[in-house]
Amino acid sequence: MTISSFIVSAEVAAALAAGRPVVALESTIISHGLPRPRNHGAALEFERMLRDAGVTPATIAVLDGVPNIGLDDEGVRRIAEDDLAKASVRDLPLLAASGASGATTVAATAHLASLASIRVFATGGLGGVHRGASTTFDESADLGTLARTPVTVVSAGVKSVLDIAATLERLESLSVPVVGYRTTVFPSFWLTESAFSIDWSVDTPAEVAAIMRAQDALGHGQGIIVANPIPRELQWDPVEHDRVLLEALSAADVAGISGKAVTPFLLGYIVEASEGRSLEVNLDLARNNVRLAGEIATAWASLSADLA
Ligand code: PSU
Ligand code: MN
Repeated sequence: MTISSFIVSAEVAAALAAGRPVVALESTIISHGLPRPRNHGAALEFERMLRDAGVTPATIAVLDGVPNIGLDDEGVRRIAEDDLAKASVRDLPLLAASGASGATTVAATAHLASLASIRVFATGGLGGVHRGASTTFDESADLGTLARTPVTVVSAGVKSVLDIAATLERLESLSVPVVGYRTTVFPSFWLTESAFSIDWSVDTPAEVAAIMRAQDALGHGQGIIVANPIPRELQWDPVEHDRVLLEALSAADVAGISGKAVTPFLLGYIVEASEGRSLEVNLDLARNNVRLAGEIATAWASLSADLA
């Protein structure tokens, strides 16, 4: 008996076979990172933005045990409306064996994207090292996965709820390149900047494609993080940001939240405490990442065609 380990939608398979640009999109941001009902509209909007730019979207989730690379409208509805498990890489075999469904994190989405030979992926913010990780060991599997998964992830840095300095240190240890898009300051998700600088910056999608090509040629198997800051005029008010952030961290502490529940708890708390203002910023930065990922995938497709 042959069991197919994953399904690539006809639309995505056709685009890949023809060498047309494809961008992977994660489902945890939809199921656990954004509140209903805005999450459903956001999932559809990200897909539409890519199609309008001539890029094929591949939203990824596990449905009834099967990793799906590219969802139909019903699949998108399910990740937005059903109560799906949050699935990282280690959960994939368990979902598969039990026939359960799950929304994939950055780690699981990147892993599945690379199985399907998709090279570019847009998210909101990457997971990272949590504050207090020196005692809790809470470090997102996103980091370790990118150390062995050749996918370029466009993200607005990492959320300021994390330990940004430790996250950047870990990425250095794991040999994952971090490239600022038109900046040398690492962004902090809702804010254009953080206190941390990055060594490398590029100005065009073609430069990112060239880095991908060079990495392949050097035999590296890791991913690349493109840090794409939200434009300053769209960022969250830094004063409100700092206040709500401290509140959220102490609420998580008081409620005894740990493990994979931490990130969804903090995001939900912050949306409520900011009366939705952080949500608008979250959507804007995600759109900004989807747009750039589409441009990078397009540059990658044309570079690959030139070299073929
Ligand atoms: N950043 C967001 N929204 C999210 C996440 C990150 O703005 O929903 C999700 C991503 O799926 C990321 C995951 O991979 O949180 C990281 O969770 P953890 O810290 O439990 O690894
Ligand atoms: Mn964690």
